[in-house]
Amino acid sequence: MPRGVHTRGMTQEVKSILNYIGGQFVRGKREFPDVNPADGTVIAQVAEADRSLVDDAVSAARSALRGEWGKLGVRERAVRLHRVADAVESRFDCFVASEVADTGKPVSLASKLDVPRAAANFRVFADIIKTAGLESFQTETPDGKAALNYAIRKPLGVVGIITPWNLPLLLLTWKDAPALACGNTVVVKPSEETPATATLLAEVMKEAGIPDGVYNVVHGFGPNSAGEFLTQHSDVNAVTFTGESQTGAAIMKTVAASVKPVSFELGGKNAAIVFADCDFDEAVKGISEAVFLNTGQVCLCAERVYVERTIFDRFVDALKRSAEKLQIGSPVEKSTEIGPLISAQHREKVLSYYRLARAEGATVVTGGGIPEFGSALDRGFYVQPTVYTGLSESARCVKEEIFGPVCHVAPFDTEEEAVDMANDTKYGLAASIWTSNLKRGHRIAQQMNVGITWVNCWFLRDLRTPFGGVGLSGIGREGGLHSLNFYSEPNNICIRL
Ligand code: NAD
Ligand code: 6OH
Repeated sequence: MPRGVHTRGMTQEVKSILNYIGGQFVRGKREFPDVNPADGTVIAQVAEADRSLVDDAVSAARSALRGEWGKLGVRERAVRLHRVADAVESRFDCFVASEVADTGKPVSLASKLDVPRAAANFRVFADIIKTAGLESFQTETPDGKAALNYAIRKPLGVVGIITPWNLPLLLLTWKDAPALACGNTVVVKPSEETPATATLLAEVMKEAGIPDGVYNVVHGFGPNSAGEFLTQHSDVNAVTFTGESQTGAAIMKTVAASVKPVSFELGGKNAAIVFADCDFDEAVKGISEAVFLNTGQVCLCAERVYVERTIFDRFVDALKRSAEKLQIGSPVEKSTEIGPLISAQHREKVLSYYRLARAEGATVVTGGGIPEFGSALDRGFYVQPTVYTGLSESARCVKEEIFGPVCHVAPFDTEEEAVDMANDTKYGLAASIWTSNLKRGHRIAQQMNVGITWVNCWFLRDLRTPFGGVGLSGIGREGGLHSLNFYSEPNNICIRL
């Protein structure tokens, strides 16, 4: 049996990454390179799915709904999803190595966040689906008798899943796990920048006894490639997407023709508000993580930090020292905290904002350029962790998502001013508030125009909670029952008694 990701040796030298359709690993007519962002080397050739392979994947997914998978009860589906989690855990090092090679993220991060969360995503939704109920109503009828209404959950059918490159396996499984828990079949289109773990997961699905055709992977790009072919497909019942807001808008146009339900987790320009009464060291540590984790490539990252004026200078100085202490280097080194950005193109985008910040009149507190290593890493897509001050609230660098290791810090005098500045954005994904006055924490959290607010923490996740954004940050909520509600259709049954 051909394996989807051909690997050799301890260094995880990946050779070719294949599509996975109807239980078979499939090549395409064309290939594209998969590049290691740490040194610019090509680590794999990826099989691109053309329209006919996307058709094959969708019809494999449709057939699988009518096969063994469609007949399985909830309990047995949950057992299989736990087996998927077990299999991810048993190949932990392989997933970590693939994710690190594809994304350039530090091995410490992939081991702590991405791969454990993939397993947790399967376990959580396997458990939730077993206990999730739906409403029932005893209804009085006009003739004085009664009827019983109750709803059951049915799968949507074939779900198209399109994911980005920043947390590839975490975000894919965040959608795949609840979709499968609800009894759907899926066709996944991972980012062209990070194809490896989606195909590795296919090997795991096979081992875990997920029937052929239930989980399919097509590789390729967005417009006029696998992404668009999938969203256009008339036999795909719903599309769930994580990525840029503009891409969400393009997908929305495409799916409008066939009125497909969508769930969108999109970009952010998230604010952090730091009050003078915060635990100073904890706030500096927390904001440093919120700005620089994954080289700033997390949709939840704080790119706007508002600090009460009385501690502003001290805070900026402490954040500068924290940024300068971060270990930048090879993602495979255990001590590395900051890896490269995902691609040369994305680095150019981030550097264009570094130039723009200067042109807009920013003070560069630290960073603003490219680090030098004197090694092969100089061919990687690194930028320096960067902190700016001094921009006006209308500056483009304060308004637009940069998606790099960078923030702007601005002072505020009153609570109202801080709330107004934090909310003055077209995005609305997440916010964090740092204060030891919990009354104030609650008060401000309730005024934030976002989907997720953290108080004295950041990116602390309970997978049962609603996750998503307002405005340009998305449509709908996933997490816990919210995911089940998207990935299933309630069918209400009314019985006259
Ligand atoms: P992207 O929008 O460029 O690409 C995401 C995916 O969409 C890729 O698989 C891509 O091939 C595909 N795609 C692109 N155009 C398409 C089209 N026309 N039709 C169908 N598919 C298409 O995003 P990215 O650059 O990979 O990721 C970074 C962005 O994702 C940032 O804006 C970030 O904020 C956002 N993001 C949001 C969340 C969230 O939960 N809100 C999570 C992670 C990332
Ligand atoms: C965006 O980059 C991070 C998204 C995180 C989640 O979707 C999650 O479930 O933690």
